[in-house]
Amino acid sequence: MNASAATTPIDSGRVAEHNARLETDVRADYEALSGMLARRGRDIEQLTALAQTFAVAVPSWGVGTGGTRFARFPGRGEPRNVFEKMEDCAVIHQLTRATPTVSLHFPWDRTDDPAALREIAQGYGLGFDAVNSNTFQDQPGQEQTYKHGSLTAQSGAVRAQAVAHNIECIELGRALGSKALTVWVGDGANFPGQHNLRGALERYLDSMRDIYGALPADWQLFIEHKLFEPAFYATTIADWGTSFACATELGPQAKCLVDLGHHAPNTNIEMIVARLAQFGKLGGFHFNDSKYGDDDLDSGSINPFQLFLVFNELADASQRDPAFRPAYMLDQSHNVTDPIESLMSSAIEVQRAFVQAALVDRGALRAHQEANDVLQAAQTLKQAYRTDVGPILAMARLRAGGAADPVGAYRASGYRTEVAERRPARAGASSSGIV
Ligand SMILES: [Mn+2]
Repeated sequence: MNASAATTPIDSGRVAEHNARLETDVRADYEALSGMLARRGRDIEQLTALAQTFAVAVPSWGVGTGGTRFARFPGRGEPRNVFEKMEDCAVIHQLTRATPTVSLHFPWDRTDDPAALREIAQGYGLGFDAVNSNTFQDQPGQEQTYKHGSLTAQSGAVRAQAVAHNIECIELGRALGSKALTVWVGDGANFPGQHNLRGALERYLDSMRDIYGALPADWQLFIEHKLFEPAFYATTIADWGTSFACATELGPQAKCLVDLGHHAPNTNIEMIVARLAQFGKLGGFHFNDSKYGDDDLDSGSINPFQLFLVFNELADASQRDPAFRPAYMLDQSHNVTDPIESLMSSAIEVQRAFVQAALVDRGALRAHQEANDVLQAAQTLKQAYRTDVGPILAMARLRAGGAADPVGAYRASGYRTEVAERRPARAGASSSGIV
């Protein structure tokens, strides 16, 4: 949907004013970059058109302040329910034109009226990406506790409850127009001996077979692995090997989801991406960044080169199979920034890596690899990575009706102050988590 046809939470006249102030500079930078790329035999228009195809889903839980295990410091005007979350997500898409879908998390976003939610989303020009289940915490009134696991629990009643919740997520997702369920479980052991390691995975697979069996034919099931936390000794789905084995065991609709923060430090994540793509099991991503562990920092804020190398593998996979379409989602925790600003910046960082990867001269790279010219092969990647594609991204936004500078336009709009007035904080009303 075109920005002008959708309900825009920020007055489109204000965005146009903001763009008018910056447009001359954007065009000058774009022309300069166009000349530079032309000398490399690249057409900037083709890259801008490609940039406009980029889309990453925003997590509903990301528009509230996240927090750490120690504290949460709520911000002003935080959304108090799923409808207010949709409004903030609409701001992000209005200004970046790169986030046309929202990934919901149940039961945090549960609604008795999915049709109304779907209609409101459509009004904003938004759709729904994968839905996420939650069996890593107990909800008020829940019969069985997940303290000792969910899909892997020893208790059949607990496992049945966790399976039923996932099937309910599928039903809600169907009503909303989603096409995938992402399953992450915190199940695992904190002490050696706590679990029979093989037995826990057998129970996980049994539970997942029941969930898989409830999938509509055009749905995918994403298995998200995570190295550790909350299980600090042995997490049941800890790594891509386990995820791959389970996805293979379950069937063709099951795929692996790679959250960039869910690996040991220094893990070669781009190689995992290449492996999963090679064997047809790469379902999607949760983008974020980290320095030490599952830090859930903003995408591209710590290691943008790694993000580029991930997209370099994705570009290679797309070239081999044009139908290759993994799901892109952001999954971050915003503790010290305005979540809308972080999500806009992060969507742009991921889009930047996508365009930089498209800039790689694949013919030259292959020739250097075949000639064992290691230095030039590395330099070929670096040349693409060092190219400032910012003008391409800004032009893509302008052409799609977004903002030349989304954070600048957002701050100038006064949106945060406005929602702070009409969304007074309510104790316990905000639900945002980290997964
Ligand atoms: Mn995640």
